[in-house]
Amino acid sequence: MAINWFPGHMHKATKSLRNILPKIDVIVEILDARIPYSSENPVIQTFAHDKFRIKLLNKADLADSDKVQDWLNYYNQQPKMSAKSLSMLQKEKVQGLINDILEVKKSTEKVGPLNVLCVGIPNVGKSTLINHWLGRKAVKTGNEPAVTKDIQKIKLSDDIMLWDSPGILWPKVENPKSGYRLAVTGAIKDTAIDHGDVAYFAAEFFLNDYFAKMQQRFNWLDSSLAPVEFLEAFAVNSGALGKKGAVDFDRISKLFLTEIRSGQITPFTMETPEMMAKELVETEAMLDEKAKAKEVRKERSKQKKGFSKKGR
Ligand SMILES: Nc1nc2c(ncn2[C@@H]2O[C@H](COP(=O)(O)OP(=O)(O)OP(=O)(O)O)[C@@H](O)[C@H]2O)c(=O)[nH]1
Ligand SMILES: [Mg+2]
Repeated sequence: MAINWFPGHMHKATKSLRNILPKIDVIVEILDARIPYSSENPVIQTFAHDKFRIKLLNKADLADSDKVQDWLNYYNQQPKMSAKSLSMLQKEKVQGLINDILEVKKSTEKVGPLNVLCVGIPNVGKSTLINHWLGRKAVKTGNEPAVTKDIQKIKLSDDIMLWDSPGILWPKVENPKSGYRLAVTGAIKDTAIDHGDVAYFAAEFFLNDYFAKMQQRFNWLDSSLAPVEFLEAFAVNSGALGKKGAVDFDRISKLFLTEIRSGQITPFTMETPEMMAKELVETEAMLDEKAKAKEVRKERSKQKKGFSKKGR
């Protein structure tokens, strides 16, 4: 599913991030541990590469710990980068991160507070992290995307200045699978997605990769069900049928996504570093194809115009 959800405040925030970047010493990039690849903003990668980066794979309480470990091994091999998994339920670990940041400060010999920018996609937990560090509700949080709308600077101590930022996506999520995964985990506003498509993608994924977990939640589930049959059976078993007993796919799709987002089928992680490598190549090839097709269309339209001029 191609996602084109890039509201004005995200555009503005992306521009502002570029402007404040010279002041920033450390970038704390918060990823969703359920979708580390799809929650990594490619625009941020382009402007963050010369800064020290701490990648936090948040919502680890909802994620598959084996797969998360693969991701940590992958990230920790990158230069100027340290990666950790995290859950806001692990209060001590969250506070311990401050020591990691202070270590960076020692290595930079920076005078005055270190400017630490928290970035990430919508709804990933940036503001929650900042509130945990401050020990008070200094910035607004909420279980929906686009709660924070502006960049905000908050002093944590004489050594650290924190910058909260709105969740930002990028103008176009090219990999359709990433679009689906972002939608499944709740990073995209509900009005910008087709619930039926997203629920189908999710059902296919969970039936293939986490069948036992699905069976724990839905004790009527049997392994012969295809994604659509599962959604139909879910409608019947949860009593969510429409008029005259017909399946209302939009309604049942929304219900299934709520099950996933509210943590009823956990833990899960939808991606691995190997999948990312494969999908990056596929996406590149798809974009090449699109570019070629566009060139052909342009050429045809030129020729058409040439013919009609001659015909006059
Ligand atoms: N289960 C779980 N939920 C979390 C965790 N961290 C944050 N959340 C929840 O995720 C939701 C989003 O948190 P926020 O801190 O508002 O996210 P944000 O990244 O600031 O979101 P935007 O400002 O909209 O971009 C809230 O309901 C949090 O309680 C976590 O580690 N585990
Ligand atoms: Mg926020």
